[in-house]
Amino acid sequence: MNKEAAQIRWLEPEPCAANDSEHVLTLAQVERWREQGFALVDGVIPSELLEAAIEDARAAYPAAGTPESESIVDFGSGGHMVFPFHSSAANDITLHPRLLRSVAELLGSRIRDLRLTQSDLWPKYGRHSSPEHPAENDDQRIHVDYPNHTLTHPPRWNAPEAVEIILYLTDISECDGATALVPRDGRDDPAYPWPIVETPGVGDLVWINDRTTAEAHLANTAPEIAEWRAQHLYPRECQVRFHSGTLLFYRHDTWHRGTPLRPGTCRLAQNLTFRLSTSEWVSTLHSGWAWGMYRPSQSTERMVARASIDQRCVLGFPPPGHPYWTQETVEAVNARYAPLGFDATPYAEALPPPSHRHR
Ligand SMILES: O=C(O)CCC(=O)C(=O)O
Ligand SMILES: [Fe+2]
Repeated sequence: MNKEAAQIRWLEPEPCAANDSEHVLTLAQVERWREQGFALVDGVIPSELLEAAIEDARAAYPAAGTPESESIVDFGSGGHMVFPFHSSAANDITLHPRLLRSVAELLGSRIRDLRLTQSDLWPKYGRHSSPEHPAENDDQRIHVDYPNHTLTHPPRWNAPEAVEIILYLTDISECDGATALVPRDGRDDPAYPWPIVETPGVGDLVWINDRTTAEAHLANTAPEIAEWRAQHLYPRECQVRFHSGTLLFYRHDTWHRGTPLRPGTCRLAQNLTFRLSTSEWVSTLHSGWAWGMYRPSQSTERMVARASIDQRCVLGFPPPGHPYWTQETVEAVNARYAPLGFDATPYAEALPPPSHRHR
C-alpha cells in the first residue's frame, strides 16, 4: 500500500434496519444524515432489481476501455437512462417503497409529501488519456450540489427540504472512484459556514468541474476562497467504500466530490433526488414525467396505472381527497387508466358527500 492510500479515511456502509423493523433506516443512519450530512446504507434495494438495472445500463452505454468511452468527459446519460426509464428495473428502483420510506424517514415526512426531481442512471469512465478539461468529471473540485438543483439556496441545516442519493451499481474494487465527503462536525464547523458560496458556479465564480483547473482559477480570481477550501475542505475528505447496491444519502448542502477511476474501468450509478412537495424551487432535472407517455410499450402509462397511491403522489399525481378530484375527474381519469389496471376506488371513496360538492 503506498503512502497516499494509507492516509485515506474510509467510510464504510452499514446495513439498513432489520427486516422486522417498522423502519428501513436505523435511527443512527437518520441521525448521521441530519448531523454529518450523509449516511451510507446497504440492503435497501433487492439484489435482483440491482442486477436487472445493471444489465439494462450495460446495454445502453459503451463498454469501458472502448474508443467511445474514452471521449466521455462528464456525467449525464445523454437522455439514454432518465426517469421514466425504458428500463423497468430502473423505474422500480426509483419508486421502490423501501427507498421512498428511507427518504421520508430522513426528512421526517410522509411519502406522499415527497416529489421526485431526479433519477438518472449514468456511467463514469476511467480513461487512459485525461487532458485537463474544465468539464472533466474524473477528479472533481469539491462542491455542494445545490446550484444546479434549486433556484434559491438550501434552507438552514436543521430544516432540510431534499435528499440526494447515489446508488452505486459497481463495487469499488472493480473501478476505484470513491465519492469523497466532508462530514459536518456540529453547528460551528468552519467547513460549513452560512451562506454556502465558496464554490465554483455560485455568485460570480465560474463553474468548473475539474479540481486542478477550478482551484487554479480560484487561486487567481478569489485567492481567499481557494485558501479556505485548501484549509477546511480537502484535508477533511473521507471516501466511500461502496459496494454494488450501496446507497449514499446526502444533501444539497454537503461538501463532496467525485475522485478518479482506474483507467479502463466504468462505474455505474443511479443518482436520485427527492424534495418536499412544498419546495417548488427545487427543480425537476428532466422532462416532465408525462412527456414519457406515448411510447409503443405504454410503459409510463402502465406505471402510473399500477403504482400505489403514495408512489403516484411522488410523481405529482393528486392524492385522494385533493380538490382536483370530483365525481367527473375520478370518472375521466378512470376512463384513461382503467384499461391498464388503475383502480379509482380510493379517489372515489375520498370524495366529499354529494351534499357538500360544488357544482
Ligand atoms: O461521482 C461521484 O462520486 C460524485 C459526483 C458528483 O458529486 C457530481 O457530479 O456532482
Ligand atoms: Fe456533486
